[in-house]
Amino acid sequence: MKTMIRTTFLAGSAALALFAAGGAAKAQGTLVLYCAVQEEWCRAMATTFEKETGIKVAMTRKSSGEFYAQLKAESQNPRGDIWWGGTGDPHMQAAEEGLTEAYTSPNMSQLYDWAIKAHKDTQGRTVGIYTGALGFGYNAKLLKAKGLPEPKCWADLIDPKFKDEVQVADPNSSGTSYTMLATIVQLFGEEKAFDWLKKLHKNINQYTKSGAAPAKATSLGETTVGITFLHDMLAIARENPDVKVVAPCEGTGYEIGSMSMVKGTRNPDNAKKFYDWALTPKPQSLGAENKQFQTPSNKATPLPQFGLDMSTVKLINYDFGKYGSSAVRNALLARWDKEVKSAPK
Ligand code: S7P
Repeated sequence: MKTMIRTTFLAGSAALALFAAGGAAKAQGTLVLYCAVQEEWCRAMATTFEKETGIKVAMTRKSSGEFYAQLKAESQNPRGDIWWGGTGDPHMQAAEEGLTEAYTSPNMSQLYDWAIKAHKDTQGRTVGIYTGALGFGYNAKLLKAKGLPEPKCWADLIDPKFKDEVQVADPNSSGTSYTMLATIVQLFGEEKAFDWLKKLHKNINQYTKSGAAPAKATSLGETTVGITFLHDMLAIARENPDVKVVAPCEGTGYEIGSMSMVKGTRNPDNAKKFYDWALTPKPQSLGAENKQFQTPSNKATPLPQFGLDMSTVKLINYDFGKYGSSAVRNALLARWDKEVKSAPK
């Protein structure tokens, strides 16, 4: 897995001839796309698919946990067709709860094993589309101005010196933040993890809705430290050399970014067309084209060049089956709400 997670500073050099190739077809119906990566990639996916197929796409961008909640709320009257992107845990929970449809694309054989495993483990209800590791970043200029030590480890982030200096998303809405919660539990055990989370809470200046928001805030100097996926922090560090990216010394978790077809989709043929298409190299390359550097799941999609020495990233053996299960995800989130979010600072 370690060699598969590639993050990069390289972007946009090889512009794809996406618009030239597809050619607009005549109207072929519609597709409602729930998209959980960054807005730019979501928009590129929608417009490129529209141009290539003539299928009109209505796209909404939200965080992973928000789409899980939306699918649940809409289960009696499904509105979406495809949920594309976002961390795998809520996709797995949706699969377990029967909110998504089993589908096996003819393109499955083109994927890496980690992407196929997500499909097998959910009886075909979700599939991996990219992967990326969790970490944090800091604004070196701010750090120096405040006389703070360089954080290198998860343990450093709970130092009282960092009071109000750390930002992360709320794990209820954000797949990134749930990945952090599950990672800390897997690294330290649940009790010690909740001690760490309560100490971290004292250092948090804001729980954002979206997982990537703390990267932008780190660059803008609104927070000294931001906890995000490394690829989100690297994308920002590429633009601002004051932002430094850290793979935590104790080890870290990772995501299998996923795609699922909504149970009861109103446009099953178009949903299948999108699903098959999204597993091919061309749309997967749209990520790097739009400065998003996850490692794509199709073996033929060019791998972005390293922006980070991955030999410094110690990956844990993240248990997706357990932490993507309804029982465990619901229990961890409920405990976080009760013991962490509502705790005094
Ligand atoms: O920005 C890309 C990315 O980090 O966003 C997804 C994330 O789950 C959506 O954001 P939330 O944390 O707000 O849910 C990741 O899957 C993806 O790599």
